[in-house]
This record gives sequence, C-alpha cells and structure tokens, in this order.
Amino acid sequence: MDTNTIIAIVAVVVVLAALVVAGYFWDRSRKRSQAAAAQPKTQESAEAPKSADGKLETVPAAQSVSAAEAEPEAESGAKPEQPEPAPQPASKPKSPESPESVGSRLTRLKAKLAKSANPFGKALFSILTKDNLSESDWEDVEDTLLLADVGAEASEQLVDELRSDARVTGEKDPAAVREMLRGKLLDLVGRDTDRRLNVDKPGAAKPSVIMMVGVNGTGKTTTAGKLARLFVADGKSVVMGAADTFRAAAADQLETWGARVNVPVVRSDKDGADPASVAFDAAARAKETDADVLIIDTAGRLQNKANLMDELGKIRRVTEKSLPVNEVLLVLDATTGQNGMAQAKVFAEVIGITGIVLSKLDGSARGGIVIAVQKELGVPVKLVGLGEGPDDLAPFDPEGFVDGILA
Ligand SMILES: Nc1nc2c(ncn2[C@@H]2O[C@H](COP(=O)(O)OP(=O)(O)OP(=O)(O)O)[C@@H](O)[C@H]2O)c(=O)[nH]1
Ligand SMILES: [Mg+2]
Repeated sequence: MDTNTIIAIVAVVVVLAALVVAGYFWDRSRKRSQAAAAQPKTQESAEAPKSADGKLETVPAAQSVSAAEAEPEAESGAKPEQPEPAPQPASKPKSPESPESVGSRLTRLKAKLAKSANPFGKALFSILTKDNLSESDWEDVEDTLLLADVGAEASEQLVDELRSDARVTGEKDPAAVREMLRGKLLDLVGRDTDRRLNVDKPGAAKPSVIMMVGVNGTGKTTTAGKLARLFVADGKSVVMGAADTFRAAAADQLETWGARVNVPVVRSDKDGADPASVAFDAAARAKETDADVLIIDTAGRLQNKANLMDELGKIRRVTEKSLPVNEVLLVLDATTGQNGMAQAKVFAEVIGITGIVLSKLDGSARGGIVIAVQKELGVPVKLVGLGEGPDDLAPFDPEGFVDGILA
C-alpha cells in the first residue's frame, strides 16, 4: 500500500469515529432538553393552578383573607394576635356555588313554613265553631295557646278579644269564624310590622354591619352562612368576621360557608384571641373593600355569664370605632320554647337587639314563640330557619305562618 492509500483509510476511519461521537452527544442533549421541558410544567401546576385558557385562577376568598388579618391597623386600640398562616384545606371548590335565587327560595320555604307551624289554630277553630261555648271551652282555648308557646300575656289578650267579639259567639258559619280567627292571629303576629333587615332599607349604611348573638348552639354560625348566601344571591358583596375565637373550629365552620359562595372570612387562627380585635379587622376589611354587608359571628354564651355578656358589648364598641353596627340579630332556637324568652330578655337588655332569627322552626311544634317573643321584646322576628340546608333561611312571612297555624 502506498502512503496515499494509508492516509485515505485513516481519514475515513477518523471521519466515521467523529460521526459516532457527535451522534452520541446529540442524542444525550435531545433527551436532556425533553426532560427539562417536562419539569417546569409539573412545578407550575403545583404552585399556581391554571385554567384551560392558561390564565391564573382566583384564589378562593377564604384562603386570601390572612393578608387582611396581617395588615396592621394604626387606629386600633386592640390589635389582633398575629395569626399563623391558615392551613390550606386539601380541596376547595374552584368556582363558587350559586345560591338559590330569592324568588324560588321564597316559594319553597313558604310551603315549608306552612308545614312547620304548629296547627294550634286548627284546635282553636274546632272549639270556636261549637254551638254553645262553655267556660271550660274557653279554658281549652287558653290552654291550647299556652301549649303552643304563645305566652301568657298574648294568650289572655286573644281569649279576651275572642270572648268579647260578638261574631264568635253569634256566627254559625265556619268560614266566617275561620276568617275572623285568621284576622286576630295576624294582628297578634303583626301583619304590618317592618321586618326588613336594616341593610335592605333605603339609605342603608355601606357597609352595613350585622352582629349575630345568642346562647350556645342556637344556629348563629349556620344563620350567618345562610345569610351570606342570601346577600350573594341578591348581588351584594359580603365580608364575614369570625369573632367566635373560643375554638378554631368555629372559624373553620364559618370559612367553609364563606368559601362556598366566595365570601371572604376574616379570622384569627389562635384559640382565645380577642374577638373584638377580629371584629375590628373584619370591619376594616369590609371598609377597604367597600363591601355592602359585614356579618360578624360571635361565640354562643349563656345570658347569666356577666363577663361573656360584657365581651359582646366590647365587640360592638370596638367594631364601632370604624363602622356603626346597624343590626344585632338574636338567634333563638324555636325548639327551646319559653326558655328562649329568658335568654332573649337579657340579650336585649345588654346588647340591644334589632331583630330575631327563629331557627329550627322546622323541628318545632311550638310556633307560638313567634308571638310571645315579639310581644315581650317589641322586636320583630325577621328571619326563620327552616332546616339545615344551605338555603333554608327565609324572611318571616306572617300570612304564611298564620295559614300554617290554621291548616
Ligand atoms: N333543623 C335545623 N337545624 C338547624 C337550623 N339552624 C341551625 N341548625 C343546626 O343547629 C346546629 C348548631 O348550629 P350552629 O350554627 O353551629 O350554632 P351556633 O349558634 O353557631 O353554635 P355555637 O357557636 O356553638 O354557639 C347545627 O347542627 C345546625 O345545622 C335550622 O333552621 N333547622
Ligand atoms: Mg357558632
């Protein structure tokens, strides 16, 4: 072989070797770049969820609240404890629920209210249509009213009116007696009473502040949640304040209600934090965001615990450093009957109440408490709770209620 042939063979070998090495590196770098392309995608979905069109999804309102809590409030005399960041629940609804519309809710709940009311009117009616009413019949009328929790004063008033009404003793047409009884019961319940929430009245303050008060377990938190849904369905913007700081679970409960309809909840994660400070922060948040309504949930308390009753006054005073409290709703459990009256009186004296929410009327056979509580306190029943469902809260409707009594 001459030198030229050897050089040619060596050159071919070198070129082939170079091609093999280049191929190997090209393959490795291609695999690396594929892996790199896959990596950021998984990180991105963990940190910031994107919707189908690639836009960032809104953080559910309840999760974003801790920012508001953390904001220091210069004018505040009572500062909240700095809460730890709230643990993020594993899964939260991505889009808020839309609460039942006010119209459809009213039709559904009217039927429910009629069913729930104790038909003591029916018993009265059957006595009143007797031929000759004896003294013991009149006693039966009064007993029927007392058993239905109408209260002594209102029962006596009704019996007196019925006895002195010539139509009752003279009228033999049952339809006419029924109509007369219906009218008397409606008068007693208060047909023309203004039962609007103050926030719904013309010229209402913005934000309007509603405080929920009552003894333990009456339904304050549930009612706050249901009320928020009512306002959202009505197009109002709402903020809630979890001023029940006895248990973190109480704030969680309110937050769950808030998250479902995208209503922010201001809370402290520390058990035993000052509830007045949380209320103050919630008021600041409602003011900042120009909300229509602020609902402040408070812890249940027995009316005979003076220190706890004083605390309610403090919550109110501290809130009023930035926003006036327009409404104090006393939540009364309808199933507690006359016991509820004693509670109601003390709450009315200590904090002043502007309306009553009669909860659990669905489970009560003593709807007469509506009449008794209004008469004793001179404060209207504005709302009734008719079940545990999220939309089972309705404005109190006297006609539907009396028709239920007479059904
Ligand atoms: N059937 C029925 N149950 C209700 C109604 N309102 C509330 N509840 C139930 O009553 C229970 C207590 O309700 P909560 O809202 O936690 O009561 P609360 O007053 O906030 O209780 P505390 O904060 O512990 O004082 C819950 O199981 C509710 O589902 C109602 O209108 N009807
Ligand atoms: Mg509660």
